[in-house]
Amino acid sequence: MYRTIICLALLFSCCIEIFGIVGNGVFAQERENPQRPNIVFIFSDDHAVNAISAYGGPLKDVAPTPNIDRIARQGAVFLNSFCANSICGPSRATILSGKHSHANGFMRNGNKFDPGQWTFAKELQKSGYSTAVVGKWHLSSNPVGFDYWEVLPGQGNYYNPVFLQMDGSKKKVNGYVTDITTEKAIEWLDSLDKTKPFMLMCQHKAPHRTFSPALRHLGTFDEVKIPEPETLFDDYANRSRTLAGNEMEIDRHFDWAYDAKVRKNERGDVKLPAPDRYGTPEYNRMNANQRADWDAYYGPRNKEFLSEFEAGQIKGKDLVRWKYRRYMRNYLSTVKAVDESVGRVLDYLDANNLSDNTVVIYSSDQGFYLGEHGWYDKRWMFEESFRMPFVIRWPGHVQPGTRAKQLIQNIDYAPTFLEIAGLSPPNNLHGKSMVPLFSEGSEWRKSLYYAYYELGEHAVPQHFGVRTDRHKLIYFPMSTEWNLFDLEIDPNEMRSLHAEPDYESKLKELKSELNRLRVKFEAPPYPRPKANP
Ligand code: SGN
Ligand code: CA
Repeated sequence: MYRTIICLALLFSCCIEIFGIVGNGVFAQERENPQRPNIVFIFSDDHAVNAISAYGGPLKDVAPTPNIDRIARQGAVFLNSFCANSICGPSRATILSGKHSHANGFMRNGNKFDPGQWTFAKELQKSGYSTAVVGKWHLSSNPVGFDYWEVLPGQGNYYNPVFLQMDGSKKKVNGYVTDITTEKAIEWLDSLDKTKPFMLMCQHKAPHRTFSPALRHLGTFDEVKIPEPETLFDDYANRSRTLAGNEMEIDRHFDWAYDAKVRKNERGDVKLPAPDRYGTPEYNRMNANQRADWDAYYGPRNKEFLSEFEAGQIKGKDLVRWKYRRYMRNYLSTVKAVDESVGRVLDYLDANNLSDNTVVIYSSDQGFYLGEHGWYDKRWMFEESFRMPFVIRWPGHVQPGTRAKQLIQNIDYAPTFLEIAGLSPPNNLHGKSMVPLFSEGSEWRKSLYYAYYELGEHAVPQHFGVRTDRHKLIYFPMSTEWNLFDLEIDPNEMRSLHAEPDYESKLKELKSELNRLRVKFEAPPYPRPKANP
């Protein structure tokens, strides 16, 4: 009997050894050293939060984003997510470096990203991640920190785009840019042996100007009623006088051929009143079959419009409304292909058992005006272009259905990615890891710094500002004006309160907060008025 008990005890301890049932066995080792999470960063260009259903904005019922919404449902939507400088190259440079524009050296489009500087991609690659970027890049210097890259030169094209190769050559690919970017991303994922963690940046050109849809999506929104923004006919009163000098209005600056897709040789003798400066570069890139699809859609609709216009039936505000509808149908159609791309990537992760250990993020380089203030384009610190989407899924770490309200900014992405990968960010970054916000929440910042440095395009002046959860202060150095908004009572930012006696102490408080942030980030002095032509 005694011998039997000893034998059973030995057998049991043997099982423990073999199957690792106790704390220091095989399972425990796996728990201590699991495969680090993969990161899939899906990033588009100029996708406003108002055109993502999960954000719940005025276009929530028409935004074609079921797959981005799927990330949101299974993870978190950051409702107060902002950029540091609302323009393409600068936003991308901030994401890579974790720093404001003045510190990473990429202050305006046309600058060259210094590839020698620290980036999160280099750090992940060094620590053993497989890394790749495909699609829009727009930083002038070639990508560094990536095992594989294939990017669009400059802005890239929608139809039959050219991709820059790692060996310096260029390759033209037939088809639609969003689909091709997705295919390249999935091919790369498929080529990995998956024993190493990976980080993929899948970066779309769409829905950037000239808002050119996949041909299969032409007409998707023809029968859809697209609500008109409350501020479509903004008169720019009660704010900085620089607003009235803008060159981004649907009314006065939306090109007929380039933007509205009414080509010159469709017009006959009809004279249209708005600018027509840039021709039809995307149409010119198409092959005969693609043009036939394009013409079959736009041709009859343009014909009908031109005859109504000529008969005086569409004019004044109705003409602006017509252009707004044409703009939104095209814009939302390009979003539809981006969303399909998100769906394809999510399906790939599911089909390959990768979803559980992959962080998926959807974001875009800045917001965009979808007719608010009468505009298209971005740049201003007003809400629609200051906001950028940030939707994240990380099973087991981000509670499904979270709607986070903290003030996050693109300076935070690099330190977040490092913490996800189990690395420590260097202490000279401007941003903070958002990982603590994914679970119980934590102390977080109370204000954000903004700086816009461009000098010409769309005539938006340089400006600088601070935003808290409720107020926004903007300084326009070229006209030495301050604008102050109370977002709770004036969410559309139609009236600056800087001169209101009731807001005197708020103005003082925000000026000092802006100053504090500028000192903290070692921002350069404000430009002098004469610097802006
Ligand atoms: C291009 C666009 C502008 C746009 C800038 C910046 N013109 O110059 O309308 O504001 O890009 O956009 S276009 O004729 O090329 O379409 S950004 O996203 O690259 O910053
Ligand atoms: Ca952009």
